[in-house]
Amino acid sequence: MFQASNIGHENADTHHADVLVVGAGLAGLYILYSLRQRGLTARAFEAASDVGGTWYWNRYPGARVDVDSVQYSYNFSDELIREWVWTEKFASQSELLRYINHVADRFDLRRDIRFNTRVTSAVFDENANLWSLKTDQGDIATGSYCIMATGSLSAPFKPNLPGLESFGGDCYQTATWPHEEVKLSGKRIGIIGTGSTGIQAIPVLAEQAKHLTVFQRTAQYTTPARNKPITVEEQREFNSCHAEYYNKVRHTFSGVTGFPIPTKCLHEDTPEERLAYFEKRWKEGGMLQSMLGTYTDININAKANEIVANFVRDKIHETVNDPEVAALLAPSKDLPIGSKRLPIDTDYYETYNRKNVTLVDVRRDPIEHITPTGLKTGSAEYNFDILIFATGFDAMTGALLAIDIRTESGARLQDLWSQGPDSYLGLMVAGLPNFFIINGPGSPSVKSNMIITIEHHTDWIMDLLDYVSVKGFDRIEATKQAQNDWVEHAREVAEATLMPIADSWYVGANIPGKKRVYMPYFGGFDRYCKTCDEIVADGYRGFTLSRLKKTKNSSNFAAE
Ligand code: NA7
Repeated sequence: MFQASNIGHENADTHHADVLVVGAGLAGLYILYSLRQRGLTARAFEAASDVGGTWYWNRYPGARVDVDSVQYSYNFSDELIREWVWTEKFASQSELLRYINHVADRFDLRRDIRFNTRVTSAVFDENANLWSLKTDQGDIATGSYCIMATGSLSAPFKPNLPGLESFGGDCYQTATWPHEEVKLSGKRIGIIGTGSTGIQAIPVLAEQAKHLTVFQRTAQYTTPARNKPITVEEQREFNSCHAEYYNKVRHTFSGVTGFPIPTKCLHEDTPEERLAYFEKRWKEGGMLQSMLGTYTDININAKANEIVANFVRDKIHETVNDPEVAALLAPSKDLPIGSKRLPIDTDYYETYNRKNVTLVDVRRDPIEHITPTGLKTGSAEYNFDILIFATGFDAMTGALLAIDIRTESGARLQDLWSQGPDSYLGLMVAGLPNFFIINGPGSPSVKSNMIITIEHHTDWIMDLLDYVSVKGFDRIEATKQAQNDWVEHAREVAEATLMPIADSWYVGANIPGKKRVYMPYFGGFDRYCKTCDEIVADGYRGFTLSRLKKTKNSSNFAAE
């Protein structure tokens, strides 16, 4: 099927498959597996040289998952569950990448993936009922359906600081960290950014650097991970109840289990009771939910939220020796805890007690420009050998909008999303038939255990493809009305909480010019699954399923 055809691209391919897939991270791999199970042909394109997505790219020191490894695992294969052994409660990037490679090998998934190939456009031909992808390698691929598995945090953002090109040292971005070892020991290192990434990297960098200067714009809350090794026996025990776990996890708010579900509001406990409870949870550590899940109203009641936030601020002051540094690290009163992603850390605040670490508040003293030897703020100059950007991502929409996605009749994703990323269930966009997004904006995605929601979305799409096949349909579209209703519902749900308040990547505030919209669905994974099930039970309510004439190119996927 492959032919070298495109002038100027010696290795260019043309290809036709039932389903085109963009991305070969956790989502792309599971889609390929699922399609193959159904006897459907697939072609996936991946910009990286290998599988892994997030865990391929984010190789920075300290990178690790913040959901328990045993729950951040695929659930589709009993053999895979039984044979893989995690070594840590929160697996490191390298262990995660080994796992993903193991999955790709075990299920022979690489043969459907074209690596080192970035998709540049995706165009739907309404008459032929076909998606056509073009790539930066000159490939052209057609398929009846197109599934975007491009990730939620996969378009790295680097601020456009004047003078950057003049820097004479080594400059790295955490999201594109080199594959070869970066020598950090004995170096003067500067790092910009104190989000989840900076908070993971800073303690590890500080251990190796001669001196580490941290440039913080917004002080973040973080709580202890308390990472630890896990034994084979512990994992065996978890696996022995896997069916029960999987059933349970699909009825949870965020696709994770193993912590007490809050049953009362904060003010139902006395100050002494809740302090004792916070202390217990702080000591246990782990799970994003450890502090946010203490009481039912932390995410919705500003006063309750402030009490948890104050507990964390007190911890910062207890931990950090220098009161001025502690004050800089303590998040401001107008930042509800959890409204920016709440990371879990290993010795983050403790790191600021080291003599080789300096914290610079660049909100008070903004970065003016990068110099050949470092960086200049309004009032001081800093010199480094290495400068690191931990400045985040154009989250949730960046990777999708980087591709020219449109129909031949003129609907363009860039236009459809000019006022925010409207979608039906975060799965489909009205106006783009046969086009699916895994963990798209409007779905629980980044507010959940990503692997669980990846599996849910993929299974849901596969069931839909089975359904249309049986019914003899070959075109699937979300209706504008269903999309509008969903967007409105998602907006209402978010606005009833404290979540949209912060200038976070959840609302796109980190990207200059990005329309401010709270992008993830914050109604809970359990509620989301129930809605998806009801929509199916109602004969795919909100979707128009139809049949177009069969073309010579189309697969025999739709039933005759
Ligand atoms: P985040 O959470 O977006 O953090 C980026 C950090 O970079 C944050 O502290 C930003 O400050 C800072 N930043 C961005 N631009 C600048 C400039 N121009 N000057 C100074 N500081 C800047 O990204 P992460 O990679 O840490 O985490 C993203 C997600 O990946 C994470 O939530 C997990 O889900 C995995 P700000 O807060 O905007 O003031």
